[in-house]
Amino acid sequence: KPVTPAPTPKKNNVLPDCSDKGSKLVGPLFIDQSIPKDMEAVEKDLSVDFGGTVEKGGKWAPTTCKPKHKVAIIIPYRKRFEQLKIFLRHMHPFLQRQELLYQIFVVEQLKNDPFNRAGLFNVGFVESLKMNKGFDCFIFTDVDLLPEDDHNYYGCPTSPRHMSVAVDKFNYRLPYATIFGGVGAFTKEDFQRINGFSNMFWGWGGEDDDLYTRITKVGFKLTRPSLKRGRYTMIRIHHFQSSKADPNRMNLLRNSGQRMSADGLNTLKYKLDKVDQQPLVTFVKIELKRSM
Ligand code: BGN
Repeated sequence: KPVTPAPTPKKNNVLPDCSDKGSKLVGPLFIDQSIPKDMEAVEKDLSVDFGGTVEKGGKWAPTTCKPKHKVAIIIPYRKRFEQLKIFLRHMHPFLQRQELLYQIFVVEQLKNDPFNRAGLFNVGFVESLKMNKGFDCFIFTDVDLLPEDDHNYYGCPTSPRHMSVAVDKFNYRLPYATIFGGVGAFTKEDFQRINGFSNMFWGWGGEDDDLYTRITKVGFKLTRPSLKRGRYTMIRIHHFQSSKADPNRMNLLRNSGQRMSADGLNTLKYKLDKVDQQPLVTFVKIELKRSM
C-alpha cells in the first residue's frame, strides 16, 4: 500500500501572494458612530477573524497569503479618545479585508503648544521605521475620518495619493481642486523625496496645502480614488475642540516651494517621551520642538 506523505508545513515564504487589493472586500460599509465604553469593548467588538488576531501594538498580517505591502498607519493626536475608539473599531477590519500587513501608530503631542499636525506625521514616519524598517507605505490620516468603502486601498499608491476626496462634511465633493487634507498615502521613497511635511505649521490649516506644493514641485502626479470609492464619514463628536487657525499660515504658503529642502524630515526636532504598545495601537508620545 503506498504511503501518503505528510503535508509539508507551510512557511511564510511559500504562501501564495495576496490578491492585488485584497480578496475580502465588500464595498460600501456600515459606519458605526456609537462610542465604545472603553478600549476593551473595542477589542471584544473586533471578533471578526480574518486569520490571525491583532498583535500588541496594533499589528496584523494575513496568515493565508503573503501581503503585498507593509503599511504604517500614522495618526496625529491629542485628546480625541472617543474618536480613536471609533476609528480603531472601524479600521482594523477594514485593513484586514485588504490583506495588508499593517501597524497603527498614534503620535500624541504633549505640552500645550498649538497642534502641529504635519510635524506629528513626520515623527510617525521616523518612529515607525525605527520599530520596523520594513514599512514600504505610509497612510497619514486624521483620527476622525472613516472610509466608507473598502475598495479605497490603503496599500502603496503608484504616486502620492489623496484619499479623502468625498467627505460627508463637504457634501461628498472636493471643496477645491488642490486640497490634500484628511487622508494621504505615500511610498516611503516618495515621502522622503519631498522631505516629508513642513514642521512650521502650528495651529489649524495650511500644512496640507503646503504638502500639495511639495508634491507638484518635484513633478509627482497626484492620484485620487473616484468619488464613489473615496467616500468618508467624519466623526462628529469633539468638533467643538478644534484648534485655532495658524495666523502665520498664509505667509508660510507663499514660499512653500523654496522652503521644502530646508524644512521637513531633515529639520524635525522632538523629544520622545514614551512608546506605549497597547493591544490595538502603538502610542508614540512626544514633545515637538520648534525646528527654526
Ligand atoms: C483650507 C485649509 C486647509 C484645510 C481645508 C479644508 C488654509 C490655508 C489658507 C487658505 N487651508 O482653507 O488646511 O484642509 O481648508 O478644511 O487654511
